[in-house]
Amino acid sequence: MSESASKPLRVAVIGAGMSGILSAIRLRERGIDFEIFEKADRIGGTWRENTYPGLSCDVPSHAYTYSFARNPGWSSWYAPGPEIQDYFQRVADEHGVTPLVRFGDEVTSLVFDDDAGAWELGTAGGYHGRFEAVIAATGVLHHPNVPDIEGLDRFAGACFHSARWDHSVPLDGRRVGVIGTGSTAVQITSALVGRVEQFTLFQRTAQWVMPGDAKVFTEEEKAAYREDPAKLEHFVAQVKDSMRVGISQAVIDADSVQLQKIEHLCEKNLNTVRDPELREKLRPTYRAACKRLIFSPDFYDAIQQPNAALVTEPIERIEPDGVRTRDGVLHRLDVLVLATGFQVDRFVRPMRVLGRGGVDLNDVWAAGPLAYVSVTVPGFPNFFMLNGPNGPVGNFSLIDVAELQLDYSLQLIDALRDGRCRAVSPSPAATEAFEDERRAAASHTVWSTGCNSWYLDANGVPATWTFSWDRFCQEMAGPKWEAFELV
Ligand code: N01
Repeated sequence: MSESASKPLRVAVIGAGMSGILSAIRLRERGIDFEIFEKADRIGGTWRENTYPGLSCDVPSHAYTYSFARNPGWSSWYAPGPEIQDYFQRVADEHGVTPLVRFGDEVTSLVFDDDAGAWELGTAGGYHGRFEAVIAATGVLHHPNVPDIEGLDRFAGACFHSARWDHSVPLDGRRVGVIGTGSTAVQITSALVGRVEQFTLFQRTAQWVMPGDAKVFTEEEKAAYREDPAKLEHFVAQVKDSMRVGISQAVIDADSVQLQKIEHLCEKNLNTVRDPELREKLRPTYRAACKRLIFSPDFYDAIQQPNAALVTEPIERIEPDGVRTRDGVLHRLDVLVLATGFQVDRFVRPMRVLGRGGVDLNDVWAAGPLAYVSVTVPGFPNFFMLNGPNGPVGNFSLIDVAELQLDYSLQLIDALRDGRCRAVSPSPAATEAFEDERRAAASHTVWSTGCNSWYLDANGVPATWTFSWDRFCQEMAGPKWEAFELV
């Protein structure tokens, strides 16, 4: 959008995944000049990076759509990854976003110029630009966590992280092992057991699994939604309401009836496992939803197949021929998949971000990432994060989260635009008060009931939105201006 570079306000959007596409569309609607940067060669974020077999969204598809681009054509309750990638590509194309993206150039530095009230942005490709505001749409589960297991580099077969799937590696008729039992591993298990000769799942911690809905939408249903947008909107509202009612309260209140219902459903699902020994191996020793809930209609079925094995003995080391467990057994493998999750505290990093007075975001976040109501950081004016630190989790649609956070950010950007200020950032006092309240509320959540999960920060405190979904909506309805410093 360089033709309007002379406009007083220019915004840099970093990332062209779900929230970057959203930002571009909304900024355009408002007539705000922007540039959108994407380090990869196509849009999609999570859905571009993850291509593993069985990939699907763990939020119902109809809840995982933009409010302005409902999709009557979703094939199933939990749509497969490629269909979701196509959806984002289609929305980006239809809204004219794709040609605006600066692909293949990674933003590496952001330095705030106090005098100018603007960010100096630099990329790996040598681009330099000045922007009055920055929207970091850089994603959350982005940087693979590669486990530090002895001998990993000596494995003779193919070995890759789930988010770096090597599609040149044949799987059919081979011995495949997967380390991890999160959502990703569960989806891979369901997809691969029927294809490979031998499937081995290495479980460090058992997971509670909700019986996911396997519903496939019929052509008649899709046509009905296509022809009657109000009917589709009503259905979407129903799906979201059930998630709000069923999950919102459960995760933030460990004593809630809703959590008991979830526990009951998970227990009932586990009881479908016929072999008592396998069932006990699959039984977690912590409360359901303490780790992020997994939804799967067919995981238990898959892991009970004759060619599937669940290994609960700890991994001793990786050897060229396979995985050696502590009991001395060598589990011979041709392919080893690391479904070992992500480094969840990175957010905009490794980008170098220097705020007011040259303060490094790495230093401000030394004890863990924090942000006022998840969106803004004291000392880093005009810098807005979508799906940033301590944001809502709990199986909500990250699209809904991003839409609300963006509307909130745009209200702050309006203050820059209409000349009320040239720098806006939250006050340290407001941020501290919010963080104290958030941490206090954490003790009532299910995430604090005694399990290890990616929801917890380095000190074991949930790095999540520990309030209700309604509170999140209220906070995002409009900035509390008294919490901000306008310069
Ligand atoms: O990662 P995880 P994930 N030795 O962190 C194990 C989202 N998601 O990729 O529990 C042995 O949940 C670790 O064991 P433990 C969804 O939000 C979304 O599965 O720490 N094991 C755990 O079992 C999800 O929550 C979709 O003891 C090791 C596993 O690896 C999030 O992504 C689809 C180990 C990591 O589980 C992350 O899910 C799928 C080691 N050294 C996932 N290190 C969509 O909707 C780790 N583990 C796109």
